Amino acid sequence: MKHTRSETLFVEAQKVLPGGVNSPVRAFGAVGRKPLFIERGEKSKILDADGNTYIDYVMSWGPLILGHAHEDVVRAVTDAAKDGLSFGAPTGRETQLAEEICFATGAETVRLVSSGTEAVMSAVRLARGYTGRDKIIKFEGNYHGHSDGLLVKAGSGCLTGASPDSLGVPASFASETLVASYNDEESVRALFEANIGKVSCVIVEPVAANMGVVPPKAGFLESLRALCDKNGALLLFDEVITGFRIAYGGAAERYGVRPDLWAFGKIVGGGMPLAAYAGRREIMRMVAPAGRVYQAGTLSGNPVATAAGLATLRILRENRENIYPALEEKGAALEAAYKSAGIPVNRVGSLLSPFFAQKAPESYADVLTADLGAFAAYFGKMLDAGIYVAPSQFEAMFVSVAHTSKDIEQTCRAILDR
Ligand code: HOZ
Repeated sequence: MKHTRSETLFVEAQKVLPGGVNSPVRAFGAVGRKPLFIERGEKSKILDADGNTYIDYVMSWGPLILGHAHEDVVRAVTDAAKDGLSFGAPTGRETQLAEEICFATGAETVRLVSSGTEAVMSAVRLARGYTGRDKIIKFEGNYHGHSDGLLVKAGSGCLTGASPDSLGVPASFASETLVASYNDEESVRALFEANIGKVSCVIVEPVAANMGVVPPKAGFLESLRALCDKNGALLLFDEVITGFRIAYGGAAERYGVRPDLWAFGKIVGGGMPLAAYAGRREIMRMVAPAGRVYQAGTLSGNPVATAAGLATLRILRENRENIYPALEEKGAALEAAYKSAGIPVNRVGSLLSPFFAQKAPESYADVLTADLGAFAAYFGKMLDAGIYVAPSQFEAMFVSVAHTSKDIEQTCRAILDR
């Protein structure tokens, strides 16, 4: 496949954008290649600037559970845009979207924001304001966006860049973040014991998906719930990736563990920049203007983004009996292909990662044993076969409603033939 036009666009981009991109992982640095520039997407496919078509498993890193340019979502967006792009004043659709979120997840009230980073950052502030405590516990390899206190032992692009901690984060901020080991209840217990009365919340990706996919061991999420209850801390699920994906009600539904607070992003915005934090009414009522935890945004509840999220969540609600079993089936077929090819794989529903390691990881330490050269070689072969997967071992594959059985078969063949 020729990528000359993408290469030219990348040269131009590097003159005016740091690293030529607006978010690090998409630069393809982890696989030693130049990024593809994308012209358009339709259903399960993307078309690059050189006219190559790929079956897409990045799906905008998760939002596009219905596929690219779903006609109902596009109609909702264009209709909303015709009525005005932004008001900075309330609209009825924001309430409707909040109702959809509450119905799906069991959250009681919701605040709409513009990105997953903002949702998590605000939810952590709320947990601190509610408990009157400053420290938080997070897990190594979990990624919660790029706010200062969460860029500590972070996954995703931080892991790809071999720098789990970012420059520019004051040591005093980072010292409020206590780091535990994912899937290791004892590491959390030890931090609580060493910091009695100081921990406001435990924040977790209930299924880790930013160090590749690593599912929670049986009982792990329940143990976090119990430790938070025992220590007067809040449990905060970062469901930016898992929300509305691994079940209609996300990880809370799939694993039967209810957090106090949630952060949502990606699917909740239907492909537009919209995210949310949500939780128990008693806690959420502390958010301004109802309470004294301040958070605001000119584009919060933006009417066009809200229309995309609302259209997406309505489709998921109305068709959930069919959508989630079908996603499960497609994910299982891909999982089986990786296993047949001798590649360990972790999967939860339509979220999966093959690992170029001895075994499917259960921890951050396991993840770090992956052979990144072998991953890069696999990535190149998949791209040559017309399959676009995330350009990093430490990201997930996203299967959508739009992936057809033909797409899945073609992908399975590429996995087996690589
Ligand atoms: N942080 C996302 C990956 N886990 C987005 C990466 C990107 O868009 O480049």
